[in-house]
Amino acid sequence: MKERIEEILDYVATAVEKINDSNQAQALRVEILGKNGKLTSLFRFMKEVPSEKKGEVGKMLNDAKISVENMISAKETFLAQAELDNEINSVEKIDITLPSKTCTGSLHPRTIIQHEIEEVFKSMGFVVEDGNEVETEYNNFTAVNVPENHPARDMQDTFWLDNGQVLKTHTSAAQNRILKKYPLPIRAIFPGRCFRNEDLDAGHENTFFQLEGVIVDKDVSVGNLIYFMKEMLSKIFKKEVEVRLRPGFFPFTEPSFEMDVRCPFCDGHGCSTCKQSGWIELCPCGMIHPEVLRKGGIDPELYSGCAFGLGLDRMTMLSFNINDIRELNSGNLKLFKQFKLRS
Ligand code: FA5
Repeated sequence: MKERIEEILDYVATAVEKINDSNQAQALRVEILGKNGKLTSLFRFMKEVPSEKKGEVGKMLNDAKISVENMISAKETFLAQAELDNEINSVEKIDITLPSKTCTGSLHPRTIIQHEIEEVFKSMGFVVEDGNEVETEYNNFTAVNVPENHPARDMQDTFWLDNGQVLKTHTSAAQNRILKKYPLPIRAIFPGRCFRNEDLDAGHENTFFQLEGVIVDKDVSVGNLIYFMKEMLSKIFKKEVEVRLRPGFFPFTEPSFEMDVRCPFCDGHGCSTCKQSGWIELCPCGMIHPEVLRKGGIDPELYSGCAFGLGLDRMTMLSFNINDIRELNSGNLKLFKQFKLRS
């Protein structure tokens, strides 16, 4: 009996090697373990085995049955995996990183301009920061030198939340956090969405975007401010630009200015964009007030800084010749599809 079992096991080991598919595996299983299979038939001789040997022979037969099943199933698993690999390799390869052919979105014109400005400032060593949209009253006002009950708070009609926080009225709300976050010297820009309770017209929205910048170092002057702004504007308008400063007022800068750019569309000769004045009012700015530096943990005796708060919607409208700011929040695809990335 033992020899016969070993013969069958050898036979199965050789036959399994030659199996090429699941049908052949099943046929071998039937041949050995089926109702009239080679191994199954041996079980019939059990009744002739003397009772003291029955246990030993029964175990041999059962072990052999398990070995046969294991050899066949191992081959089936191997064949199934090979079949799957084959299928995967034969399927057309899809590059999921390729842009879609049917659904091509485009960037909002304001995003295009924001990215362009960010690239220019990054090339001049600025980091790009993000600001919160919901801000503390402290960051939005107090930290930038607008104390409670100061009339300057009325300059920005604010949306207040029930918990006493505000929808930030200007990107300057991030100044304090940034002054504290970075080691000196600091060069940072921070674009962001702002909110004010405004009467809407072609130039005013209740939800609009600014792009703010701060430079803090030893001996920073208005000259630095003019240099960086001229560099940025020349790159965006793709020509050398001239700027001028007029006196302004902001509680967080001293002195404060309004920066105008000589109209890049008519070179200052007068056109509808500059309302025949030759200048376009572009960007409030100034030297950071010593109190703002102090609240940011910076000693104003050692360091000075300048800041600007560019209206990003205004820059977008100028760059793409859009004459109503409300278009920018309209979701008007017919309008937006006209704008492409500029090289
Ligand atoms: C400020 O918000 C200051 N925080 C800017 C600043 C920063 C000054 C750093 C000095 C130093 P102002 O309220 O003027 O300033 O707004 C700045 C720009 O945001 C404006 O020139 C304008 O382009 C844009 N802006 C302001 N209010 C609106 C509005 N309701 N809709 C669209 N754009 C607006």
